[in-house]
Amino acid sequence: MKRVLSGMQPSGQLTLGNYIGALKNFTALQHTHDCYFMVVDLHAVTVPQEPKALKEQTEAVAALYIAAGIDPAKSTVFLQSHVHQHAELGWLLTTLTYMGELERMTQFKDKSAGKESVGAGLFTYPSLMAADILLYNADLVPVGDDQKQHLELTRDLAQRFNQRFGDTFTIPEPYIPKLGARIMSLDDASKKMSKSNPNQGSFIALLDPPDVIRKKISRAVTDSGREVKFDPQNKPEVSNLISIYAQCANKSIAEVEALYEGQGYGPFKKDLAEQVVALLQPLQERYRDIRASGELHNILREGAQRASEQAELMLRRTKEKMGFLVL
Ligand code: AQP
Repeated sequence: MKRVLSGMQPSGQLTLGNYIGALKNFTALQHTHDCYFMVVDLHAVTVPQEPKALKEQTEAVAALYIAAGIDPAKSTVFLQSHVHQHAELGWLLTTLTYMGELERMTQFKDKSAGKESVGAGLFTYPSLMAADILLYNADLVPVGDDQKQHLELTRDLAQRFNQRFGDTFTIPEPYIPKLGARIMSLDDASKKMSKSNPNQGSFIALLDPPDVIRKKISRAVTDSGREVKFDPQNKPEVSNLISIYAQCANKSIAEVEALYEGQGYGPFKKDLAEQVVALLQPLQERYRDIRASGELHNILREGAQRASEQAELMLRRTKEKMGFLVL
């Protein structure tokens, strides 16, 4: 059985972009693959996090995994910081990563733009992400479009290591959805929807109450026309909303366009809001049940134990290959 690994940062509330671009695929893959899904809390601290909020968001992301349909009996669900081997392999891979490679990462450029001081962790984070994946010899990594470049670097590092020290790591493949791999911001369709965007109106959080969802969608920026037509070049905002509709309602883009032909943005946005509410309401109910059950910590403890066993095997093998004295 092929192995899948992916993760999300508890750097805010998970958004509809995170769901459509990645989480939705996580749940589908667990029926056919050996899956590892983690909450990448060590990545989240590459930008400042308020300690209380970090803990709450970490639990929320883990509970949302399960609410979205990840079954901890089938998949290994854990926190990155509970498996110390990630940090250790991350360091080893940092020593194999070139500065020029990290400087080219667009996410680093975006997140550091205009900041007076930027933590070194934000710069070296792609090496830690490579460690996350290579520790488990993952074959497939389900991610949204924005992570494609980091995954390329992971592949390069695995190949570099294998060439220098002998065959060790599986070269992972990205698994990027054809539709919805890049959901854009509701207030600016030139930027992707991001959970850490300080403007709450720019994203739909998976835990937003129905009325908040309706308000955010009614206020979503659209062009001055009225035609519900998918044309990302000339109508990026409406095209983004059509993508969201298609993903939430399990329809094709053409079906959505046909449904709203000649109707204008008003009825389209109203129905879109109801589609999103209908998708998220059952997920939110399951989320509340999981939080109330008190089971979450046990699930994470068990997941960390399973993940650690696998991670330790790989870390020892890596260290031996590099010439460390492993006793
Ligand atoms: N807008 C998006 N559309 C589709 N997929 C997306 N992903 C993120 N944004 C979109 C995918 O969600 C997964 C989780 O990513 P992450 O938590 O590691 O961080 P990220 O990619 O940086 O996502 P955010 O929401 O933008 O977080 P912040 O604001 O903290 O940087 C990944 O698979 C990602 O591709």
